[in-house]
Amino acid sequence: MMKLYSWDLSPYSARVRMQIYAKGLTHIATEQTPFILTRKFYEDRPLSRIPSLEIDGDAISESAVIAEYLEEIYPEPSLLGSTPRENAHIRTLARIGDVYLMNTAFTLASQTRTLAAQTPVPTGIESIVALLSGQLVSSIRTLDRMIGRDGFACLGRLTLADCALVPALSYVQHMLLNRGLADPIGASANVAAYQAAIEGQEPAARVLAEFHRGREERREQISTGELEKMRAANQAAREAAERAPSA
Ligand SMILES: N[C@@H](CCC(=O)N[C@@H](CS)C(=O)NCC(=O)O)C(=O)O
Repeated sequence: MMKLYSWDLSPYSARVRMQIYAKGLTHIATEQTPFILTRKFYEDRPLSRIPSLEIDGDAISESAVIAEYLEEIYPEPSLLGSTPRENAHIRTLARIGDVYLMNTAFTLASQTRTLAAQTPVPTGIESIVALLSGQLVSSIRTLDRMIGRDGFACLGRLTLADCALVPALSYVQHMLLNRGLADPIGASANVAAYQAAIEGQEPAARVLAEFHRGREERREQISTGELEKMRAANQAAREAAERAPSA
């Protein structure tokens, strides 16, 4: 029995869901996990992150690791290439999504959250925001030189690179726009064309629709103040798990 712990709004989870949809792995449960996680969830998974792939009581963390694991155990239909060189290219593009887009965007999001929450604004935060948003613009330009021009990230078909890039681009774009920062994608014609075309692929359209649903839900949670309470509950459960003696 396999189950993916996943949130609609989590771009890392969306990457694995898009792969599951593209491969037609309908036996893997992908329904939305409640936002509040239990202390046991954190105790069982030292990395304490979503997504987590549950396999008969065991769990695999990290979206890239889950993606490679699924390709190994379900090689067909393949979202990898047919040569080591093709695989290296797919993994390079996926890594741009992971390291240069997602890591930077998550750090930027946490900084702007701090900015919004505090008065007076802590010194130095504005320059960190300028630095990280500049890095995002530069990474999108890099991607613009490498991305496929035929509606796919590479190889003219859906691969793990698309599964990593579709959620990463959508996350970066919405996160920056939400915070009143400029959208870096419009100025990069190849990335913009890729983004418009890949949305026509059913697995991509599905995760983007789930993002939309997640954003609506998040807006509601923010307006009712529920989000802060849920974040605090997760933090308390995580800290309790971290304090518990290791087995
Ligand atoms: N490097 C991890 C990052 C996963 C991650 O940060 N997930 C977020 C949701 S998108 C999360 O679990 N946040 C909850 C928390 O940090 O407590 C991956 O690729 O899976």
